[in-house]
Amino acid sequence: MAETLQEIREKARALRVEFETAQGAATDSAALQALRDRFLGRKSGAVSALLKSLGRLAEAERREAGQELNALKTVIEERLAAAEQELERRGREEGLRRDRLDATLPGRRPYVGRRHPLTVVREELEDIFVAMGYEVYDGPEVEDDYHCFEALNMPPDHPARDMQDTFYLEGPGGLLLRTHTSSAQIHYMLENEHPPDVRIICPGKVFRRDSDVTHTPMFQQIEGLVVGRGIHLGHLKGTIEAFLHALFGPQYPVRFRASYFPYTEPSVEADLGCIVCGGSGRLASGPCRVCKATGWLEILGSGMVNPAVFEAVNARLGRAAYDPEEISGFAFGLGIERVAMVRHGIDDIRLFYENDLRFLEQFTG
Ligand code: 2NL
Repeated sequence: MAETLQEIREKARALRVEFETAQGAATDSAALQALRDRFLGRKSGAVSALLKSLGRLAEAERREAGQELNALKTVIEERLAAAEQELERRGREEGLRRDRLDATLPGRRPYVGRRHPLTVVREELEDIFVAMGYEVYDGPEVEDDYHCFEALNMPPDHPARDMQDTFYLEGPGGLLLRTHTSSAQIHYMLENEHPPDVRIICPGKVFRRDSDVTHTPMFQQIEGLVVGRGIHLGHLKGTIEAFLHALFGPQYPVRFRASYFPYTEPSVEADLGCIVCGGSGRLASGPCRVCKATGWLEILGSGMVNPAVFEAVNARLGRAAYDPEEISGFAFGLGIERVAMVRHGIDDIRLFYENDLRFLEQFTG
């Protein structure tokens, strides 16, 4: 225990040297805190202990020794604070060095998503018909027998109604997955009794028990329906031709062939001159695979609405809202996958639904 001014001065000098040595070895903030405790700590700090021994000195000496010890205390505090700041600065610098941007590195390319190729085709078809004044109308995918078959002049023994061809839901109500979007058009006519002025397209998913390179159990369709006074086959042909020319280009010929659907009479299928071989059926490499060497692509089915369809709607409504004596209409339907396959020269429909990015990334969405 220091007893005299002389001893206290020597002790203070020794402490200063001791502090400077120890500070040189303190390289992190925990070590700095330990130093602070060791020299300035209230209870066991070395400088604090010396300050306590001042009481034994005479008044004049005590003041002198006190100033000396307080000066030492201040020096230690300042050194510790400076060391603390230096540590912080170095930490910041280190961090900056670690995170520094190397502008010469190649950038990380963000993954950019895109629309599915079938979405692209569907939206294009919608745009063409919307531009012609059509409304886009959605219907349910789960239907009943009336909307899917009965209203469309498909009698109970029609093969499409067979369990082999249609997905029936379990449980009561005889519900099923729609096999075409015609059922949505039936909904529209029942819900919008304002003939003669129907002009809609119904895009959507449809379901059939079928699976091979050109059939998937779920596929997508667009159907169109126009009803009004004096609508005739010329309107159908003009509309379909304008539509196909808008979709593929006006340079391709369009031809109509007689066909059969229970819900249209007469029925016609529309073909487009093959966009791959130019209608010749041949390529330098051999016969054209896309049109199977026929020079024509079958694109859609259509016809004048069978009056039996209007009668079925009227029967359900309980009034002759769609009187076949007053109004007539045409309808058409086409597969969205078929259009995409023809356009891109794809021969396996399943590729659209396997979600393999190596396939999907090849399209501009
Ligand atoms: C095809 C043929 C077609 C219709 C769909 C239709 C709808 C109503 C009334 C009459 Cl509400 N017809 N739709 C008509 C003809 C053909 O689709 O080959 N689709 C892929």
